[in-house]
Amino acid sequence: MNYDECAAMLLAGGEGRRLGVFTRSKAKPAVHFGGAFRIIDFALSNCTYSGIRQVGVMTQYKAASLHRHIGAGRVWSEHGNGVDLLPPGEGAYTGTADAVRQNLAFLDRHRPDHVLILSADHIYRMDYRKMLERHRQTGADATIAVTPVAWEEAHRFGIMCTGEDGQVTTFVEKPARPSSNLASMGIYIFKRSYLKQILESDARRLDSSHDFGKDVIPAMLGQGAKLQTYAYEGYWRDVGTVESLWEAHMDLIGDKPKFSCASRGWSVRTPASPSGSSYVDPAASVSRSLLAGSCTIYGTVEQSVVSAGVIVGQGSTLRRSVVMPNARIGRNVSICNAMIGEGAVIEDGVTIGSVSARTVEVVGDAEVVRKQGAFQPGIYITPGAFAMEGVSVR
Ligand code: ADQ
Repeated sequence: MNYDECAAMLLAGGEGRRLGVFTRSKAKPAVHFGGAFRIIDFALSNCTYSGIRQVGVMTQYKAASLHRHIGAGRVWSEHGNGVDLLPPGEGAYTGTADAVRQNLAFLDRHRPDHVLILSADHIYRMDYRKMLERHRQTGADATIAVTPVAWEEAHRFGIMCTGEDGQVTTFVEKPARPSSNLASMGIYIFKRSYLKQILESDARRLDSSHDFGKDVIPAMLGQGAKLQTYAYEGYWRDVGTVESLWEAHMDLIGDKPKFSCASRGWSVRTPASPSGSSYVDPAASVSRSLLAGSCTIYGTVEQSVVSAGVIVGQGSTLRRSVVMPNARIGRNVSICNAMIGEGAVIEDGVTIGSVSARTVEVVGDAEVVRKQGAFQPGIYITPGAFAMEGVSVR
């Protein structure tokens, strides 16, 4: 790729309400993933490996920890350009399209021919050069990356139908009754000149919420724009809900992991954080799990992802679970099919989740879970309840 032909703009400012208990103090793209990473590392690493030098990140909601994490962005910069942080100036970004429109100056400064627009909250590995190649070959005004999703999930996505040539014929954002399962991945490449024109026209519309999926794409189709698809084949997950975040973690472990964060020539990059060695006691057992640095394990850990600084006490078992950094799990605790937030404390003797439960239990960041009746007041997550929206707190 000619290095300055394409610039990337990452959307990282959404509130991420469906991940609620993990986004009380940080934006969704800053949520920890895979023991050693944050969600935004995946899109930024893809930019690095795709040779994109100009990268802007539009931040807004609870952006401080995201800003600290990205810093100057050197770890993703092969060519010393770093990453530009683009919070709103005065006011706010009212929608995804508005965020890009308010940063047209970033594009004017770099003057790329094409603009890659990405969500910062997806887990995948993608070479954007292939998508750019297709976009150039078809001469489209815009190209949208697509993948089939499970029919029961289709209502969470922008869903489209295409003609034989892969051109989009219909598009509905989050349809109640989807007519296809071909989903938008929220990854777009626009000709820069066309992007500017369509965003300025969207900004003048009083009935618009200034969102790509809800407003801009339907308006483009209404005006007869040439919108092409790029069929992505490979692992991709939108981790916008607690369940999908837990499932994406389970995809990292097991006999045949569906996805790996470390792959030759394409390992996910993240800024170095202070991390010591982990201690695994002779009485402990760890199997089919990912263990980050500075953990202390006295109990049993199976098919789980354990982040830095976590302590698992004597006699405790952790199964098919995810533990975010610095959580402390006491003695004789049983945790199964669960996600434990950053800095949470699970006191001795607590049971969270069960092998037979078909739901994911959640303990939010910094929450303290005590054995029922032992101390009061305490927070106890009822086994079997789907936490986050359905969490039972007594
Ligand atoms: P959603 O994932 O529902 O659908 P949304 O969560 O609104 O879209 O945002 C996508 C990205 O933009 C996220 O990374 C979010 O943080 C960021 N964002 C949201 N509002 C923002 C704002 N005001 N300022 C800056 N950043 C903001 C989208 C598409 C669907 C598609 C799915 C695929 O709309 O068509 O199917 O992504 O996941």
